[in-house]
Amino acid sequence: MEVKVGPATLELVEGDITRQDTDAIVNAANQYLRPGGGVDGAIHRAGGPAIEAECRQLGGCPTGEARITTGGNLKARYVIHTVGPIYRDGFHREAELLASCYRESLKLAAAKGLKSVAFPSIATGVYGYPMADAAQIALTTILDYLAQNPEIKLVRLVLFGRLAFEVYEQTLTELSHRR
Ligand code: AR6
Repeated sequence: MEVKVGPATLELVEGDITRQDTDAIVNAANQYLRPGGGVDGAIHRAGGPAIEAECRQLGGCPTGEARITTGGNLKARYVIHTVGPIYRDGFHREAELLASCYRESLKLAAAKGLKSVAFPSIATGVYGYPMADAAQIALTTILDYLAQNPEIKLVRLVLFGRLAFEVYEQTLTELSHRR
């Protein structure tokens, strides 16, 4: 599924983030920027040790912020590492911090002159963010960003498994009807 936002495209696909050929892929990292499980483990395995070595130089990343490294052996030239909130009950700034992850990642990509970025569904694995709520935040934040900033031409959300894809697809359908 895809929607146009001015000159830009927002695309939803079911797949594996490590295989994307966008200028950058986004990693669902931890505050220490140390290789973990989930998307993070898959990116470090596929990208090789250069990414971890660069991460070590960065000295961590606070929740809601983003940092950038090269892409090592990946097709993508860069990896943007962002740290989602660990979901507790929804009353600990989780929504604000999750929105910030998407916004800060896009800002960093634009500052580097990148034109295409692929995201996984940040925080919805180990960090426990409910998928439907996360989809709403991810999609509204990306749509708002693209509407206000013309530099990035393609944002692709890469959903892992049919269920995640369907939740995002339904949310984007509802949001498109409202716009
Ligand atoms: N491609 C796309 N999406 C994926 C892939 C993949 N290859 N693998 C898993 N997902 P998670 P988080 C989905 O746990 O919740 C790490 O240990 C997955 O189904 O990767 O932000 C870090 O070091 C889920 O919907 O990230 C942190 O400590 C989504 O990606 C912590 O996990 C995010 O799941 C971060 O947790």
